[in-house]
Amino acid sequence: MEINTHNAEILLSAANKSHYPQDDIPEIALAGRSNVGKSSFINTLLNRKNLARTSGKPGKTQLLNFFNIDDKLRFVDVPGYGYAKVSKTERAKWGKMIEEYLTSRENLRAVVSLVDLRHDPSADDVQMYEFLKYYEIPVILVATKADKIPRGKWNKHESAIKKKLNFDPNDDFILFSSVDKTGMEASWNSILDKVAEK
Ligand SMILES: Nc1nc2c(ncn2[C@@H]2O[C@H](COP(=O)(O)OP(=O)(O)OP(=O)(O)O)[C@@H](O)[C@H]2O)c(=O)[nH]1
Ligand SMILES: [Mg+2]
Repeated sequence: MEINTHNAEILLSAANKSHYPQDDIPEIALAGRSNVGKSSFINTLLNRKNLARTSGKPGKTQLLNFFNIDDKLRFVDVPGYGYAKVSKTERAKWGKMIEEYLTSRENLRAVVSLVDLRHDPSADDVQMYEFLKYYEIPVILVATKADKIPRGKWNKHESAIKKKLNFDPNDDFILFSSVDKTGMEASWNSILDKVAEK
């Protein structure tokens, strides 16, 4: 598939099913804890500075944000989990919204599940990965902020993450940095593979 990534825009923000776009365009969702680098990942892949808003303020994105890419593909930026200052009610609302999207969206081709290369995956990270495996949703595991770890230690961190997640060797694992664009091509290849698979 030929995609003109210059032709990208935010399409809409949705809180529930009734607001999702209604067509057959394939979607790739981005999931990960707050601050892991989901919005930065989108910006990097689209060569844009701030299309998907990034901030130091975690827990800001409270809706599913749909990005139209050349009318051929959509990225769906999912609000981050694991932000401590969110109330129980908010958390429950979040859970319902994500679950509704992930388990019922026919357009969904894969979830890019992001974890921080520097740290062992959190309990929430493990739960997200298990959830995706349970529902047989194709996963692309992206370990972000690789620029913050010396290359010589990448392997060690990758192994620790895989072990903690009980990682399925059939899934793609990509080391990524939005600072130096490590893994950008691998990410695009993996995404386009998933889109082509169905
Ligand atoms: N060094 C480094 N910093 C990064 C990288 N990716 C993201 N960041 C920084 O991490 C912070 C959070 O990035 P975001 O992309 O906003 O994270 P997010 O996952 O979208 O966060 P929420 O929307 O709150 O869930 C920002 O200050 C980014 O500049 C990376 O690959 N390397
Ligand atoms: Mg974000």
